[in-house]
Amino acid sequence: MLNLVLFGPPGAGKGTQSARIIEKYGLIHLSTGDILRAELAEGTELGIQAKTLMDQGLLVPDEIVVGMISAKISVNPQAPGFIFDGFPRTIAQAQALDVMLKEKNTQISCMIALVVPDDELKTRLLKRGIETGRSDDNEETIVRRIKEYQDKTTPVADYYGQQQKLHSLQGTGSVDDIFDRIVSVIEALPA
Ligand code: B4P
Repeated sequence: MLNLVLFGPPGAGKGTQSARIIEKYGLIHLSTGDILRAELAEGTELGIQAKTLMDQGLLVPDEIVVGMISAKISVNPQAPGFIFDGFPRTIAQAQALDVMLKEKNTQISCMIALVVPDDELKTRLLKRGIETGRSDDNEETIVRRIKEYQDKTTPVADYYGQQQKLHSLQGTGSVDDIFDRIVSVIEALPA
């Protein structure tokens, strides 16, 4: 089973590259950001609670996102593998994911971390905010999201680094070039 964690700061291109990876490898895409936005679109209590935090650039509590991912894994018993996009974002989430996958007799194959300078992240997210109206893509929230990433999420890369599963890639350049770098990592994984 191929189980990938796609990692990086807000705006690094996780959602963008996930779409390509799914198309090539047929994995099930689990994006906690997308799941939370879908909850909000349906007007659920969870979605409404999450929006308040997301609009402040803060992380949603671990137990909520862990529960969401666990439910999605359970409803996909025949999956050839998963791509985790925007999850795990804390060490507690990473530990919970290891437990969930162990119960299925599988594990994370590798983490692919996209490295992008802060200035480029801000430019991308402000552009997306203008183009799509996404409410957390505004100047103040972006600064907060990048800080949350630095404070709470960067240790997750060390967690996978200690397991020799971390692959850091340059996340700037064309979407196609970045995708080629990702494919090179996946193709070099042990079968
Ligand atoms: P996410 O939805 O994960 O949002 P994101 O970090 O901004 O990444 P996204 O995948 O959308 O953007 P991408 O980099 O592809 O999270 C939103 C919020 O949800 C979080 O702030 C948090 O509150 C909450 N949340 C989600 N998961 C959570 C968790 N596990 N725990 C707690 N809270 C959680 O792309 C950004 C833009 O860059 C796009 O417009 C794209 O077109 C552009 N782009 C991509 N590649 C490019 C390239 N090579 N060159 C130029 N532009 C590029």
